[in-house]
Amino acid sequence: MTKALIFDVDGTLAKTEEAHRQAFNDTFRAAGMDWHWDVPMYAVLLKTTGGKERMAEYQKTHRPIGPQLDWQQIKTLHAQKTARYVEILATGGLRLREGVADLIKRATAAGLRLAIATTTSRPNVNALTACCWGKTPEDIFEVIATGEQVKAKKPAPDLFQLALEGLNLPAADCLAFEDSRNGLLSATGAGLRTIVTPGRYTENDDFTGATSVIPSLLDFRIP
Ligand code: XBP
Ligand code: MG
Repeated sequence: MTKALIFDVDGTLAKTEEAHRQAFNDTFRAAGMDWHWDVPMYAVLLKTTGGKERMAEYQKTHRPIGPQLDWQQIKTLHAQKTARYVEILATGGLRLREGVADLIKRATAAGLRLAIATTTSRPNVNALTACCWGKTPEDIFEVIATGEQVKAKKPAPDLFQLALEGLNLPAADCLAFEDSRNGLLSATGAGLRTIVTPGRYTENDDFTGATSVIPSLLDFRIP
């Protein structure tokens, strides 16, 4: 029987990637850089999880000539990007994906435990729950595993393993929710059954290994 649900954040709880993309582009512009990520470019770049890692990958693949940012500069820029993302979400425009609020309500009522396993950082999770629920993450989720807590981000299993450790439950007792191939690989790598709800940026991903792939969590029945 399922005792806990473990949710990815970006793309799964809410379609956040356009807000992330805007935050990256605003940050590059404010820093006087000529970097700009359009939708097709961002679709490619999303294959690299983690904003700092994504910036390093973009520089390596698309800007190999000219002055190069070192890791410290990438970290500084990424901190600015996080601040900008938090600012964007504070304007209140983001909504939870269809079915998410209701599933979480039903799971809580049924006594299931709730966790998060996300590549993004804690300030962004705080911003999302404030924007979408008017609550802190701890008001909703018992365990919160975020990118800065692990050495290896998704597709490595570390984030879901950390969530399982926090719950102190075996993978067999839990169910994961993801929207991307990298997330699916991370969750299944930790031994979890995984429900995938793809989004605009991930609809063509390979979801082999998923327990099921469904358009949304609307009316999802917890097994
Ligand atoms: C999310 C990510 C993150 C976000 C941006 O992946 O890969 O990098 O795109 O957030 P997942 P940061 O949904 O699989 O967790 O800039 O904070 O990394
Ligand atoms: Mg995701």
